[in-house]
Amino acid sequence: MISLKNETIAAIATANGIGSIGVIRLSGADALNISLKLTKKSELMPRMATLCKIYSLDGEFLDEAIMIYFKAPASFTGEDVVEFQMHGGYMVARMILNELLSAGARLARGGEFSHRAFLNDKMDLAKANAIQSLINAKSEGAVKILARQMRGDLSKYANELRAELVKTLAFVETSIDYADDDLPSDLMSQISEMLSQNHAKLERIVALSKSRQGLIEGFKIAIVGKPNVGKSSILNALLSYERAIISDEAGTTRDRIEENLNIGTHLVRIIDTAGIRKNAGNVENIGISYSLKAIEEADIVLAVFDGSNFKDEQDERILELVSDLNKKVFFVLNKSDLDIKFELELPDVLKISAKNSTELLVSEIEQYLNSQDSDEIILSSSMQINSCMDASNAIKRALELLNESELELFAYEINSAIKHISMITKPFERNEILDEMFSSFCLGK
Ligand SMILES: Nc1nc2c(ncn2[C@@H]2O[C@H](COP(=O)(O)OP(=O)(O)OP(=O)(O)O)[C@@H](O)[C@H]2O)c(=O)[nH]1
Ligand SMILES: [Mg+2]
Repeated sequence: MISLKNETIAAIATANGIGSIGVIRLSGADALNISLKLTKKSELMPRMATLCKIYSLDGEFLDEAIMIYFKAPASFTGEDVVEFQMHGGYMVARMILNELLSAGARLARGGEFSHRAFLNDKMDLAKANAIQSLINAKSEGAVKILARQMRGDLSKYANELRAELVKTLAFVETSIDYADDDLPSDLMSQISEMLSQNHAKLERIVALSKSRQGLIEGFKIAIVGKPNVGKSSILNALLSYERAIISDEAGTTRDRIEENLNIGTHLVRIIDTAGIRKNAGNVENIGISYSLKAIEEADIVLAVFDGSNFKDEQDERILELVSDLNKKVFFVLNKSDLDIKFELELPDVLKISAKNSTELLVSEIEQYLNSQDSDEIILSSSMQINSCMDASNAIKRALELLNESELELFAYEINSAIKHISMITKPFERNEILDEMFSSFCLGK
């Protein structure tokens, strides 16, 4: 009988479809025994690829597979793991999986292998999150960032910060408990300096991560402009197919249209919107409010103007709308295949013709996206961003309390900052860490 803790779990690890090989993963205390039953072998050498015949429990030959046994704790989950690499195709995998289940394994729940790896200290939350996101990554840029997280860069960042905070907490809690003259007199200013630096560090990573979130999720690009300037024509040209209806009637697009597109190594989500103008009809007004929302949501805005016409009040309104946006705006003068009448006294105006080519626009967007690539560590999920923001706020409050010599409240805030920052890697266990820190202080008391 397998105890609940040591339940052996099994799952098909490869995608559901036709491929040359299929992989089943088995993890838990009974993984080896179950595998031996199905292969009629007496042993499997750890970390050795072994070609085995696989039989059903009734003794019927099912397939040949390369088997690899990873002996605990040197495995993905930290438990005994056996991997079956069988011939591809869903039926073979299913039949073998069923035999594993009859032999005592249970079907793994989603993410259960990673969960066990986390519980066995094989990976922290940052790595688990990176693996999950890597599987779903849709652009080369995202893969690069997530690979760095998997390597442990973010964990190192969070752990170093956490270690400094724990040290601070230990110092201050000690100073609450012990006589002041046992501690260096400039300790408070040292702590204050260190906390200010960490606060700035957190503010920076949050700001950087927010502005670079598009590297992972795909940057959002909103195409805005007054009616009839050629917004939908630009969308269609970028997508290379007729996605949106185009006509010379103003107010053609009334609903917001969104499509994904790869530009260079990046994924972008492009949003075509209803032309913005005054005195539009009711339905169009709804569309216009969607456009304003699209500007708000977007990372990049394409402000489009009709180069073949003179600038009017509506164009002025668009210029006004995008003038103090805290995001990248491309000013696009469309219809440049016609005589240019539109005057736009701005640097970097992109003169294009959606009818002929959007190459210039694409290469400018690509250049901008490449410039956002960064070797710096960034947070890849909103949970990580929120944890850093919460930690940063707690440190800020702690700094104020330190100035007021409110040490107990200060300790409470630092504790809270540690808890938040720990959410990135591993939830904070106060006693365990404080014991460790205090033991290294050699206070002799
Ligand atoms: N000559 C020329 N005509 C263009 C160009 N781009 C778009 N047009 C024409 O301009 C008209 C309006 O194009 P749309 O793409 O529907 O414009 P829009 O901005 O999406 O318009 P609304 O959806 O009404 O806001 C159509 O007749 C297009 O064929 C261009 O580069 N050159
Ligand atoms: Mg349109």
